[in-house]
Amino acid sequence: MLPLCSLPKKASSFLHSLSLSLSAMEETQIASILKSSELYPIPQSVKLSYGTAGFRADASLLESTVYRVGILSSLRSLKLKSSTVGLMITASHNKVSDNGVKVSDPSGGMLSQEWEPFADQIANASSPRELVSLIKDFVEREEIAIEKGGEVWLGRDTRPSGERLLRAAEIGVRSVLGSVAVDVGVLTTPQLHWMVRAKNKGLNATESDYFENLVTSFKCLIDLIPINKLEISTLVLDGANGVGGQKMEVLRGYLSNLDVEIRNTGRDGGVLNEGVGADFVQKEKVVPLGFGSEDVGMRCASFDGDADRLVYFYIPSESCGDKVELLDGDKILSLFALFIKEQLNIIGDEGKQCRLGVVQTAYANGASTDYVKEMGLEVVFAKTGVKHLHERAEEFDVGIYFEANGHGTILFSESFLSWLVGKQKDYSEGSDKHNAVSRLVAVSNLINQAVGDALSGLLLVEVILQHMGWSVQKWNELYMDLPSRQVKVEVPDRTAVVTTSEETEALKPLGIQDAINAEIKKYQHGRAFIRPSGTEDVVRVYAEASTQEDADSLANSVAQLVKSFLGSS
Ligand code: NG1
Ligand code: ZN
Repeated sequence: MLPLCSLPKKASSFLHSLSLSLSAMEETQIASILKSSELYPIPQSVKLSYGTAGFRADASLLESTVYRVGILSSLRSLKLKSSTVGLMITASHNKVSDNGVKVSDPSGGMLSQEWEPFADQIANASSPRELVSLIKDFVEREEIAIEKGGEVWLGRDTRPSGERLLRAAEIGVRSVLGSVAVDVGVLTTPQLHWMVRAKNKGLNATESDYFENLVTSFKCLIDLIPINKLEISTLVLDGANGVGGQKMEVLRGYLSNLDVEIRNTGRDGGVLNEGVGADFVQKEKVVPLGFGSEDVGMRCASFDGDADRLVYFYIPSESCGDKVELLDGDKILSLFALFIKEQLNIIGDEGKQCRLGVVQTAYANGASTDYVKEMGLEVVFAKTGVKHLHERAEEFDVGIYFEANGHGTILFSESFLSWLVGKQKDYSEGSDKHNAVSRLVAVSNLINQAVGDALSGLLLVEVILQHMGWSVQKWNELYMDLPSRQVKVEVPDRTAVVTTSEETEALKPLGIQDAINAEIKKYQHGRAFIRPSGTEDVVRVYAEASTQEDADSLANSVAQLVKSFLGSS
């Protein structure tokens, strides 16, 4: 607790006037925030927004933001009856000099969107006084009782700036008097979300519990493979020089029936996300560094920097240069959908009553959408950003969501899970129906129910391929991707682009959508849209067409339109 007298005179008189007019927050609490916020002045000319996945910026600009998100996390914990909240320091697939911060709600999901405006306000508050005043108003409005003390678990990825930022987060958390900050170390983003969820459910919630859960459910699925038709071949993993490869090294020590060679662990001089990782492979469709002609035909996978994205690829024998055959989030989703549908079919009429649905975004390849629809599944579209997909997937008994970039998971509703567990008792052990039900229960344990998780996603892909007796090439044949291209355009102000809620039409700048439509018309099976990124200072362009050449050309002409309407920076 900070004694009032330790404050500078000016601050102390401000404090006095503030506490006279507003009574919900104690003077000592106000003093605590005023004092600690003096340590983290906001850099000039920075305007931050919570965006698609928390705050992201050059790491040198972020201390004040992380400190403030620490305060917000304590308040979030207090608001939710002192449940544990998570705070993750990562900038995912962005460059190593960037960093970021995002909050995990006690459910393990993303911070409630209702709190995002408050996050934006406090991150941009220009002075300690403004910060305190915003917090005070918010605490009153939300009726948050500070005296109880919150709990925040802090995780970070391997970025060099992570440790310094974590210290700022700790000070932020503790400046809400009575709140506790627990440093849970270097983790993948999905590990932290999983641990927070488990903790609040009263389950074992350490990192070893996370690994144990993966190992047990993976083994269960392996044991349920009818006849193992496939020789286990080596999977070659690109760890993006980040935390995921390092965690996979630990995990593989506990697993049998999986042979993984891990490259780009970050220990061999490679730079995080530079020419490596899921984002690079998915966007560029070329091999990551450390892979080459010696890997032709091998089953390969890439994680992103914080291991919440997973894509697969192989180098075809006829590959010219460094091109890969990509199996993106859409293809992973299709494989998962197929496997789950197969289990429901085995269960029979009762299984067919399960509402199995798929959630995608506008970036999903049109061919994948057709494929899952032909399977008889319901498909819904959500805005970019996993928080939006997750919400929609919760509407189903089993909801599978994936972004094309490889972020996704499978959600099982509580009621469907208890139905499955009941059926496990009804059906005789060893029967086909019993096995199918047991597989679904094991999938629900293996796959991260909080957020997309590259480690658990990889294990599920691997076990399904073994179950089917499929090679990566065979899996790729589920459907043929429509050629597509994504490009990003740097503009002076990306917020000048405003889209419809489905993000497929631009409402602003006026006239740009008509111009885009005119371009689309020139191509067979043409589809294109633009939207401002929520994580980078760019406008993204997506284009699909019947040939790769056409998709590239459509993307380029739309990019030109963006430049001419918005100017290039
Ligand atoms: P933005 O920068 O808003 O497009 C990107 C991804 C999202 C999501 C977030 C969080 C694309 C096109 N966009 O968002 O899907 O994964 O990053 O990391 O891949
Ligand atoms: Zn990520």
